[in-house]
Amino acid sequence: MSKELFEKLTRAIIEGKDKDAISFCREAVEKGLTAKSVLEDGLMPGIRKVGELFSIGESYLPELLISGKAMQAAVAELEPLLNAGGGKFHAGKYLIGTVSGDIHDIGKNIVTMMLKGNGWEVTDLGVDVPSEKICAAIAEGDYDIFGMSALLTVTMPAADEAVKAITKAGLRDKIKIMVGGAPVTQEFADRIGVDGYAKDAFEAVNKAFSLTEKTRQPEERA
Ligand code: B1M
Repeated sequence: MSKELFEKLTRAIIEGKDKDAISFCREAVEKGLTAKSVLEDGLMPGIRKVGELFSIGESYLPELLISGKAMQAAVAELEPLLNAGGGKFHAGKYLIGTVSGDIHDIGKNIVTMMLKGNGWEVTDLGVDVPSEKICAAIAEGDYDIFGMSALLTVTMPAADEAVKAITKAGLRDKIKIMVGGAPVTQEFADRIGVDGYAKDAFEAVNKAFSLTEKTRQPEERA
């Protein structure tokens, strides 16, 4: 049953049908499927396929855009599940943004929802965030962690530049830094000298807790 529903979701994303994506997501939630399974087994295979078709020239920017919109609509439908567990628990303060030159934000938004669902107070700087804006936010706020998202190989160097700018501004000891996004690896994270890397939003939440040595156990998390 759920396999069929996941396939419908995947197809809705590939075909960029946002209304279908929303209604299948709603159906999945009503059936009691978890946000994790809807994301990983329904939505992600669809958006990955769209990326593959784009990279081999079998689809173009408009398709990328409408599938991205369908993905955003579906994720919005899952938001109540993704950020359900926050309650009164205050895990810490998290600053997040997509690196300079990059406007991809669906993954960042999922990470944000998951963090909020696990008690983090999140400030989202948005997309295409210049280093100066990051440094100003870190200087003014009392954040525990700054997390960067990068989706393009050409914008990965912007993550490195942000770390260098934070260090140059004398702010590196003030904050832990994390990085993630489809082309990012642990090796890249090590190379640019950040404290943590996560391959997906679920891992990002666990990493945030471990970086700040918070005690909330994984089974208690959303
Ligand atoms: Co773009 N795009 N795109 N795109 N796009 C990719 C990334 C691409 C891989 C497609 C491809 O060619 N196969 C390719 C990059 C190739 C490369 O550099 N290696 C690409 C390209 C080339 C481009 C343009 C240059 C196209 C053009 O203009 N010719 C252009 C660039 C614009 C720019 O940023 N300057 C562009 C534009 C766009 C749209 C605007 C049309 C749209 C984005 C809409 C939006 O975000 N609001 C779009 C889309 C939708 C994609 C794909 C198809 C899907 C991205 C996505 O949302 N994935 C993508 C193909 C792909 O990724 N396979 C592609 C779903 C999302 C949930 O996953 O973001 O990976 P992801 O997030 C995951 C993890 O990575 C992780 O957790 C998330 C959830 O589990 N994660 C973190 C993310 N951030 C994290 C932070 C953390 C921890 C974990 O800690 C802080």
